[in-house]
Amino acid sequence: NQLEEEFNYYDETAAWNQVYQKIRQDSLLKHDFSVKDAKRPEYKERNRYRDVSPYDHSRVRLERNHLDYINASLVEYPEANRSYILTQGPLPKTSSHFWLMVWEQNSAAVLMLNRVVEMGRIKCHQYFPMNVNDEDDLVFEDVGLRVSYVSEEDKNFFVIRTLDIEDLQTGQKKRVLQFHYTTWPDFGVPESPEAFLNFLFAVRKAGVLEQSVGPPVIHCSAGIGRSGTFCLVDTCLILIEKNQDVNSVNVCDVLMEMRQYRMGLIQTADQLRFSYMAVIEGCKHVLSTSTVDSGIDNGAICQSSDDDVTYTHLNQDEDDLDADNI
Ligand code: PTR
Ligand code: PTR
Ligand code: PTR
Repeated sequence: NQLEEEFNYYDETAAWNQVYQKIRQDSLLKHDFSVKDAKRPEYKERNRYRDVSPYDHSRVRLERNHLDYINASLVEYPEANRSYILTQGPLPKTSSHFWLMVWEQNSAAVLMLNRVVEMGRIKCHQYFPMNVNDEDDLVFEDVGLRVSYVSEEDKNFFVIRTLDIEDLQTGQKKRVLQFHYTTWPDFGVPESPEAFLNFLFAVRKAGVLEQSVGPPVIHCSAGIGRSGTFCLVDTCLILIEKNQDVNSVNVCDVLMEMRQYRMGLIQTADQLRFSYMAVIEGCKHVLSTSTVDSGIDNGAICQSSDDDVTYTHLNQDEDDLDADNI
């Protein structure tokens, strides 16, 4: 098929970097959207990275907070019936905003694609509870929400946590699932397309990407590289399944379309190459069966179990880290 031919051609001609740089240049020319709100002085400390901002036109607004800014973008792909909220890894001061957004947007899931500490640096605040004891609940007074831990399931290279959010004013509760991919380095790729697809299909199976619930909230550290890879592969596979035709999708065109909503989606040529591999591999599942989630969740797809990533526990004050993170 054309997708595999294109993939092999880029491999043989060592063209991935050129293809990726072309996408970045085209984005610079075509996606010259304003980021005025992100740059307002009162919102400065709500951004993790100075060079990653949500466009004004697609940013998600907080409703309950009178300062409505969060570094998050709504990425929509109507043809695939998909919408995703992509956001940065919460900071200590924005974790309450993060949960407020999950609550207000009626999201059924949070997809976390990074670890809290990577390469000895804090890439994201510990914004979720990890223990069932009441004293481990997180209470966010400024937005009137409590987040508590219910349970978790360890899937080897990812973890599914069940969390409850409670509105402290009304006592109303909403349950959310957090899918935490624990082995995907920043500016890197997952260990294999199969491992990644196992994760994707587990997320799909839970129904949390459907339009009947709010958009899933997807984050990594900046909310562009790994998060972009996830959305690109998911949407391409939906389109291929819908058309029952691999050749109906141009991966780079889909990426350009998505980049209108958030800058920098996919951060390396290798992440782009990986996306092609995952789409090509995923086709075998979405084209050979009538439902997308059959066949793949039965352990037939293997993944490496040797997690060679070491967790570094630091005692660093995360508030001081912004400047080094740029
Ligand atoms: N590095 C921090 C951050 O990314 O938020 C701090 C910082 C923020 C530094 C903004 C500089 C910033 O922008 P300006 O160029 O306007 O000072
Ligand atoms: N200025 C940061 C940097 O280049 O390190 C921004 C950044 C950080 C961009 C992480 C992307 C990053 O990866 P991801 O979006 O996958 O967390
Ligand atoms: N740290 C990132 C980088 O330097 O690549 C920050 C960044 C984010 C740069 C987006 C550029 C971005 O847009 P694009 O990938 O379209 O060039």
